[in-house]
Amino acid sequence: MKIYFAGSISGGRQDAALYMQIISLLRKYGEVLTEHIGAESLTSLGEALDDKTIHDRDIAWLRSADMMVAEVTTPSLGVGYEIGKATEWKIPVLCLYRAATNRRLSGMLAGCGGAAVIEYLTLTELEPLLDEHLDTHKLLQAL
Ligand code: 6IA
Repeated sequence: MKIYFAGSISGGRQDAALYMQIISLLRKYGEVLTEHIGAESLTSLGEALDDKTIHDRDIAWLRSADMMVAEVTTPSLGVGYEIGKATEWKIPVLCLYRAATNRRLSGMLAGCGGAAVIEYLTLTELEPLLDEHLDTHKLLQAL
């Protein structure tokens, strides 16, 4: 299974270490196409590539993915854009959201119908919820 992981870059890198830990959990289930999203060396200034190259590469990866997992706690225009594309292309989307922050999740994600949302507080809490969701996804794909 090819998994497209999305997380904030220019929206703020405060969760970069968490993204890397989530990417490690996702590797059990398949190939994570976007491992660089968790790299601490990737700052909010992004990669040393031009915008069109980044956009076209990321969109090609997303198009080829079997599933998208997005950490949406730090709001990011790019992640929102990618979720919109994935839902349009009927790629299953799983949003991970830490509800403890004093922001609510955008109604455009919570209400879009094409994206499942897991709310969690810690990685320990997230791991079994992620396993359950991805095991169910695998079973449904096998039918
Ligand atoms: O709006 P954001 O930058 O927070 O959007 C982050 C999302 O868009 C991630 O899931 C990435 O897949 C994608 N993305 C956006 N910008 C980049 C980037 N450099 N490098 C890789 N993926 C990106 C941005 C360069 C720019 C800040 C000068």
